[in-house]
Amino acid sequence: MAIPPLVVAAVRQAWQWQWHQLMGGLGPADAEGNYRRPAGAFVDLPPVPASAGQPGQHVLIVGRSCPWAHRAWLVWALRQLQGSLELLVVEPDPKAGRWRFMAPFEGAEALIDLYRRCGAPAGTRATVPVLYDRGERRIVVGESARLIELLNRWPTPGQGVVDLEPAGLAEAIEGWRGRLQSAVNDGVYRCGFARNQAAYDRAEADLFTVLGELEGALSAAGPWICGAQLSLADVVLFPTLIRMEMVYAPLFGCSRKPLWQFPALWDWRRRFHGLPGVAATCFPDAWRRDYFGALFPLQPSGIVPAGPDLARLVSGSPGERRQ
Ligand SMILES: N[C@@H](CCC(=O)N[C@@H](CS)C(=O)NCC(=O)O)C(=O)O
Repeated sequence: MAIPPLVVAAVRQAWQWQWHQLMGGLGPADAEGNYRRPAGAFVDLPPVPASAGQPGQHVLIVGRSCPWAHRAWLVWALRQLQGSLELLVVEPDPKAGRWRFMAPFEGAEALIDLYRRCGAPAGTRATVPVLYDRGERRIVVGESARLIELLNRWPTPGQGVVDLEPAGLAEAIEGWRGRLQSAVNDGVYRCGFARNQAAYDRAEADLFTVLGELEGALSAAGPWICGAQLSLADVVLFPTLIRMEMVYAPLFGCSRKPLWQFPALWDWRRRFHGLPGVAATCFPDAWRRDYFGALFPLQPSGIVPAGPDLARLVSGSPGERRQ
């Protein structure tokens, strides 16, 4: 039986009203409908602690699906901090909408408990990544942009470990990081969490403008974003680009142009994925499950669609790209 037009109109209006309520819980927006990432806690760059590098002293808390945690995990892997900095993976609790520890950690069941105990103001979100000091029982830093800078100065096991802020590149790295953070890293969320068409259009245009600039820079120079040396600019781009076909194109609408149509970026992603330790930080099943399963207002059915094979996305030849 056809549904009467009046019922369709009423349901659509009610549905949209509920969608806006739910989106408010997912992420705040400004008056124009642009998503605005809320401020977090423990956001300042601290000095390198005197006890840094002592086994058992510090813990890096991450979640598999989170791109902000992924960047910290990458620095941890690339700088071979496994022996001196413990890595602890938390799991999402979609029903409660928070991160939980697999076994109680410092007496906390959920990350929010640890945040509160460490003095986070009421109302702030408990986000990953977090660097925790066991000895002093405090959160050292909870903002990924600062955390990766701190980990780049963290004592390493020996000589020859990569410096991701090489001398002479500070300005270039800062310039790229600024653009990537707003247009790409946060940009995909601004697409997915936009409240109206105009807000989405703005975010989407910014995203693809900067992807185009990256394509130009990598085609002209390379092999890394700032030229010959790997840097924090590369580190922050990877978590977003590796989730593009799996999550951001289908769920957030970042789909104007598939990544294989950016040949230099495609090769850059393959090259970065091939760096020692990087593949072990990638969990495509968890990414899809967590995003599609947990972001209810964007995917009310909770159905997790099949995604492309990660191996295909980091393969080399143009023929393979187009299959
Ligand atoms: N500014 C933070 C943002 C991190 C962030 O938003 N993490 C998300 C996961 S992708 C989170 O933990 N969200 C939990 C919540 O909002 O309650 C950073 O870059 O460290």
